[in-house]
Amino acid sequence: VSEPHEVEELPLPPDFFWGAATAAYQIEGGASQDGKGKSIWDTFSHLEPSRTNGENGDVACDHYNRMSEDVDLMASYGVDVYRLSIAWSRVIPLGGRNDPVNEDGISFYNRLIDCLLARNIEPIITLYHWDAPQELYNRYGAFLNTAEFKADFEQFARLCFSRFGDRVKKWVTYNEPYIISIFGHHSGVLAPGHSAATGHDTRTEPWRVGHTIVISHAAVVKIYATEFQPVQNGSITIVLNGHFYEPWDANSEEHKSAAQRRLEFYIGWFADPVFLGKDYPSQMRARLGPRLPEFSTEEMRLLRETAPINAYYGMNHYSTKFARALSDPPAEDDCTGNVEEVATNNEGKMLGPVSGMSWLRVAPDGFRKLLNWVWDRYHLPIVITENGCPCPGESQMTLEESVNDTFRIRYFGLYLDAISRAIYEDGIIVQGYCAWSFMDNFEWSAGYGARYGITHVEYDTLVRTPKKSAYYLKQSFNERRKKRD
Ligand code: GBH
Repeated sequence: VSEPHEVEELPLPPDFFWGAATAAYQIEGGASQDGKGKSIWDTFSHLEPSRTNGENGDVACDHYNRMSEDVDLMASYGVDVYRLSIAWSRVIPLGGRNDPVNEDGISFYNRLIDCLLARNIEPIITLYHWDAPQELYNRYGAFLNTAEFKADFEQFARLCFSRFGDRVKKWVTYNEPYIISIFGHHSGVLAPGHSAATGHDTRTEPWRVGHTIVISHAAVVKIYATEFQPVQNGSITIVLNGHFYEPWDANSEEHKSAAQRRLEFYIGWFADPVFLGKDYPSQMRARLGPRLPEFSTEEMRLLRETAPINAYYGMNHYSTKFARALSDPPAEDDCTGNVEEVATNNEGKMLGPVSGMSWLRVAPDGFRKLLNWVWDRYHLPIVITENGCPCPGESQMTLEESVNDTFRIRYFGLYLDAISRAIYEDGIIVQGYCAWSFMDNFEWSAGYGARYGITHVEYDTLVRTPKKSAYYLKQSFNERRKKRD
């Protein structure tokens, strides 16, 4: 555990690509415009009492109506790629495989894709960034019914590949299955908000949801590989998030294995089946017992068959925490392998400076260690699909203060240096980087207070103003990529 260094502007490969990321519900608005159906986030953000700081994504950044202005702005930052997601309920309002397609929704994404390509920006498109059509929960519990959900997700994916795949070459099935499973169906902090308090079975729901995600991901990979890839020549993968975990006591085997176990419960849960075509990690089997679904012979065959098709490991990463083994018996709905996440270690030390979010500390060494952990276990090229932070106090700042975002610039600089070290000192293949986020947006349960953008958004007027970090990234990538060949 060491303090952050100074930014060194270390080199990156000349063909390293960079860009910025967003997600549909967080920026689009137009919640019921042009035939869009309701997603679980439309429902969740309108619950009383509010679970989203009294705010919702009805208007958000109004990107739905300001799309070409936004693409012009990102072009001015010099991005190579733009990572976005498709709102399922915009293209199939009810979501099901036999439900009507909304051509106005299709047309919005067609215009967006064309707009990007006209400015030489390559789209990376995520099919699912948390906004399931509400109707799929009403009908059969969505992710809680593997067979039904898989069939509906396959049809949605087919629609996207067939309508957009002539121009879109980089596909992602799911964003952050851990968050969908645990935050959606255990703590209930995110939609659909299932928790013990709402009477849901938190012993089993998260693992059933995770199982559906793994299987439907593999099924869609197979569909892409057999029906589309031969003609369209694109790639497909999944995006996983995860903190790095340092042991709470660096000299104790118990806490060292707790840190390893925490990584397996967070990342191995999805990455072992998806990228290795293997069962869930053995620690999960041992500790969760019958709570964890089994893979059928047929499902295992699908996983083994599709594992090598995934093009790279899509990594969303923000920060590092300490992992502390608990000595009490685990809760009956334990989901961590009986490991507690803490901000302070046994010597009272904290990891790096805190950002505008209490859980997000600047810890670039942990990032480099996570890159090594993922590389050693999965042997796959890595793309950083999200990384960023809000500045301390940014939620209360004036426009002038927010755009002068030196804390964010330093965070980016240190995390990019960590990538350089991983590439040139550790021999890891990292191919690209997306900053989270292209613009300030609806930060889920935190509402509009948490500003992650490299572009400031004034929510009253919807005026966009570049922050200094946008120009820092432009210049830094240009210089870093010239330092080696
Ligand atoms: C990503 O999620 C999302 O993909 C993106 O939409 C979001 O806007 C962005 O990050 C910023 O948050 O219990 O200590 O982990 C990251 C996953 C889940 C990380 C909730 C923070 C809460 C604190 N996030 N988590 S903690």
